[in-house]
Amino acid sequence: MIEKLDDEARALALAELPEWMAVSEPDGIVRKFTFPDFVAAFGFMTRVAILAEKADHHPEWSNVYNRVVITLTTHDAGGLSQRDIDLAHAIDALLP
Ligand code: H2B
Repeated sequence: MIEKLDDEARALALAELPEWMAVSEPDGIVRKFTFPDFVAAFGFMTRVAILAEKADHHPEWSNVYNRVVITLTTHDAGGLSQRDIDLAHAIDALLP
């Protein structure tokens, strides 16, 4: 069973993810992305979807034209877990 990160682990992990912001509802992390157009945004979402499916860990997200907002939280843990941190790093690695 995956567990929520404790305060120390959370602080250390967030320090390595400067583009992500901690949020409380749900307890997780959020990053906003902007792309040149819808095709670029949707292409990014497709690549994130492949990562998420491989990891069996799925984002809460929205897309409006060229903007994508991703929230990572672990439903099975009721909050932020190492799975969210790992997926955030994998998502960041997709960007140029
Ligand atoms: N994604 C997220 N974000 N949190 C989860 O707890 C979760 C998931 N659980 N994707 C997975 C799927 C679980 O429901 C399946 C059965 O492994």
